[in-house]
Amino acid sequence: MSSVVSYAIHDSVGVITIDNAPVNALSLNVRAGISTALKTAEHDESIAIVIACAGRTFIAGADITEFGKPPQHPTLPELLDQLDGHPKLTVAALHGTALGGGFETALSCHYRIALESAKVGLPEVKLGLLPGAGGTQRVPRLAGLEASINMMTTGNPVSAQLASTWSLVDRVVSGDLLDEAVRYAKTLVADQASHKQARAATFVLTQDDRDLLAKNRAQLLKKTRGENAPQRILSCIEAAADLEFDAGIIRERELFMECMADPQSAAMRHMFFAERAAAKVDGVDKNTPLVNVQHVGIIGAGTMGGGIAMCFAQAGFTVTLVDMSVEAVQAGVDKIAKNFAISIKRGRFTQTQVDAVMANITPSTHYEDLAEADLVIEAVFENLAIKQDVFRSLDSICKAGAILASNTSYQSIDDIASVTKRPEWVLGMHFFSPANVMKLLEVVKGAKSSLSVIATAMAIGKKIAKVPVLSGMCYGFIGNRMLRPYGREATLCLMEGATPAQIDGAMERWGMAMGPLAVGDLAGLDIGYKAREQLTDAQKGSPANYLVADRLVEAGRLGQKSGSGYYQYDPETRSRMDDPLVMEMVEQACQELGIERRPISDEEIIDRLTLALANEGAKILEEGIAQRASDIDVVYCYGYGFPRLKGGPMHNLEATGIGRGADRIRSFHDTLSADNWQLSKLLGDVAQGTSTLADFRHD
Ligand code: 3H9
Repeated sequence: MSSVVSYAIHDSVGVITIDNAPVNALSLNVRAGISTALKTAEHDESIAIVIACAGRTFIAGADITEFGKPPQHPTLPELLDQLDGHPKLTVAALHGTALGGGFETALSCHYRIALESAKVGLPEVKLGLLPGAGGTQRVPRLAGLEASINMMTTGNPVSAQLASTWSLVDRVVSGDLLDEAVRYAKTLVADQASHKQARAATFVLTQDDRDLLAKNRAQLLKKTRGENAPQRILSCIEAAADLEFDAGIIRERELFMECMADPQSAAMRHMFFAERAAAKVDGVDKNTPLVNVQHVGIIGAGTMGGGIAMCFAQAGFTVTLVDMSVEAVQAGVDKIAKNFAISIKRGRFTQTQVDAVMANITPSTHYEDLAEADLVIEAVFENLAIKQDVFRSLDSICKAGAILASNTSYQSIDDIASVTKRPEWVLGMHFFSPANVMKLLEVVKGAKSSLSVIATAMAIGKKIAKVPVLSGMCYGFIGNRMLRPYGREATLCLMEGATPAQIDGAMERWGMAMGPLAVGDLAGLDIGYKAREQLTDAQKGSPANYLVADRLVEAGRLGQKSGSGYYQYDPETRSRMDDPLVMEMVEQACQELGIERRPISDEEIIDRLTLALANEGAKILEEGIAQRASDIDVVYCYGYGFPRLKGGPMHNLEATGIGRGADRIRSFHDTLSADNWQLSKLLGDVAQGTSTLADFRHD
């Protein structure tokens, strides 16, 4: 047959088994193997066919690594035509997650049986695609309009049980799936059940249905910030009602090919692999010993520490939350309880679930209670001396073999580790605010952090549902280091002629979740102010970079929390409003610094901000701070609101042309500032075609 597909007759039923680890993706050899098995089954003594999978899951989709390459036969649509028209009765046996092309394969069978733990879904939209192997035509015919919109535009899988209420699964079972599937196939044949083809079912749209579709179109356009795939999916659903099945399939193919050619999909597919690559650390393999972490200590019950405690408690870890006073730690616990109460209100958790999670958290005012903790994360005030004091205490109290982590955003992990006698057990675990919501976790390795400690922190990140990315040591690590030139350019655009609303508006229309000045207001302008206080004048650079920000803070305008910053905020709705006072401050500062204001285009703003990010990202790569360019993309999409549709700052640079980007940086160097716009050597090389960003690895 083929090395990944086998065929055998079990109790008079022909069983096709796919065994293509890890997720049984429909690679060419799988498609060819299934096709051959189907041909064999046409003429042998089998009375029916079951398609099943070995390993942890039914087929999880088309093989995404084959996308963008020339099609090879049989293509998935060709294979599913063969399956759909097979003369013998076919049953798909589902376990794990039957996704995308995998679920479309199941939908092309006459019947579907699923383990009760199985899930089915059409997640193509998350890759900027649509189900392109008949899914958009079969699901509406079987499940109707609302289920189709739900499944295909969210991409979220649903339980076998729910799928059965939508007529997408015929039987839900427990026990041995293969035995059940063979028995089911035999019963169907004995009962002379029809060869139920989804293509034969009818799907009609009433005027109300069409109105619902139109409403969804408008809502999705807004909610997804301009994603094309959901719009094309809705067009396919309409086609399922308006066209015969075969014509609907042709329409689906046209729109699928449009998605494949769309840069949005290239960016989203890049992100799929980038996230998975980020979890891999050079030098770590399955033999690297991991520390067994069950008890986690968190120092600092403020917003950050509390959010981190929530993540661990939710994942089932035992958490000890420590702060200086009973009042402080109680305030932290109360805040956590309040956050969970909101989740209950929104239906994300039940009271019983929250009670169980809260029971995992023990408040304390004594470091001694951390003596047996396996991992301690410090989340105290952002000041080196204070953090070093905490680590001295931890070093004397915590057991040997405990990992000591700092949630610092800027301080040197090496300076922190140096006050302990166990620097190899020290590293950074940098969470993003609000820590219970934001997915990014920067794991920061110090010069002496051991591989085992790093590997454990990365694995724990996954356990608490974060996306961990490894960063080497530099000021601000990957994310905040890049934020400096990005913020600098935003401020300089403001000084040179733009308004806050123009800068934020341009970046938001381009796709950022929030513009840079609005983010400053949200985070609190005092944070940057305090960080600057610890810098020398040389480190701070030109006063044009920070004079207005300093004056805003000195005038008590700390951002949203004080009701004003770069904007005025409506106390009720928190919506931002332009404030002429800010422009007066800007103009005053420009006069003092001799800056002549000029009209600045949105295009210039976007180029300056995105290229400042990418140029710094390239320097970070060159220095070996990030392992790979795609790690930087993961940091920005998960931690800084960079649009997934653009695939992160490094992918965006490659997609829009590195040559163009390098030329633009050179022109900024010549016309704006030679200091601020030093082209990274790596970008210069890549622009000349001597290497690629995606392949670059530091020695
Ligand atoms: C599609 O089907 C289009 C059709 O409609 C039309 C076609 C004409 N292909 O996520 P994990 C790899 S579009 C290739 O860490 P988990 C993944 O890169 C597809 N490789 O495991 C990783 O590799 P590595 C629609 C794939 O247990 C390894 O498998 N389907 C694919 O956390 C393990 O993955 C989807 O979008 C693939 N399709 O989660 C489903 N899938 O070890 C995408 C995974 O080298 N997949 N790999 O890093 C998933 O959502 C998750 O992988 C899954 C397992 C839930 C299945």
